[in-house]
Amino acid sequence: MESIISKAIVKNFFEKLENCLELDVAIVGGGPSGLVCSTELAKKGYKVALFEEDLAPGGGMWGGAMMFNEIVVQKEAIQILDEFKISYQKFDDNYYTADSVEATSSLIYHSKKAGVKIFNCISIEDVVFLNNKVSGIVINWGPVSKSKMHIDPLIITAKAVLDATGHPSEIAKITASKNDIQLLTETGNISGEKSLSMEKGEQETVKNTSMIYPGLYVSGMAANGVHGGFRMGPIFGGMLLSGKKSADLIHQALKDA
Ligand code: 48F
Repeated sequence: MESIISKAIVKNFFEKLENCLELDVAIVGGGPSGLVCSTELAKKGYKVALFEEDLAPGGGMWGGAMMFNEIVVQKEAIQILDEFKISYQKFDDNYYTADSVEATSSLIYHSKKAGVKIFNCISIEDVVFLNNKVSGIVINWGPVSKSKMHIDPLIITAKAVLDATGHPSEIAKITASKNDIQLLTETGNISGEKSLSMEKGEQETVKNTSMIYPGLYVSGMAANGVHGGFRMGPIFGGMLLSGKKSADLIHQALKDA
């Protein structure tokens, strides 16, 4: 029994990983925007994998605000809660609340059920840069990256890569700093996130969701970090709508390619 259990895990894991070495779309970061984007694209039939460096995907959604485990979603994004079968309560004419644990786990569950391959404990430490295009990701174990052990990574190719790493905009920063390129942003570079301004932050998250270099897209707080948008705190409609928009942009690009 001891060896059968190990064989089953090793065999299935490596089959899953081998199947994902050439992707249509690689999603970096399992917060709300990455989870929504991955689900939409998998539903359209793309081969999508999502990589999360922590043990559990979900990013900043589990903890609500200051660990008060409720989130707020504005009415414009309620249809996304319906789509992911997340229950919610009306607070007033514009705002609804949901349990952050139910909301986060439902996003993860429906992403997996839509066909997304989810890899937790894997960190993206670089991109593949071929013919002046972002063409994949460079992966390592999350704990290896965090402890800065000097161990070479593995590589996964992808037609599109989404930076959904939240506040650090990690993939955009690595791509810009290592390749001496001008990003498709206002400054040609990374502007950095601004302080909190809720309404503007929410609108900008969706507006800033964009392709910032051939093959590389940004969503959620990573989009605001790259384009110099405001942070907004514990309101999540913008993140969900940004996930949708990034899926639409990637779908358009892959369909036309
Ligand atoms: O930060 P995060 O939840 O991303 P988001 O979709 O949503 C932001 C909100 O949660 C919140 C907010 C709304 O009011 O402001 O902050 O923009 O999730 C980002 C995920 O990416 C993972 C990280 O652990 C988190 O779960 N991540 C970050 N860097 C890497 C990564 C990396 N290099 N490789 C893999 N995962």
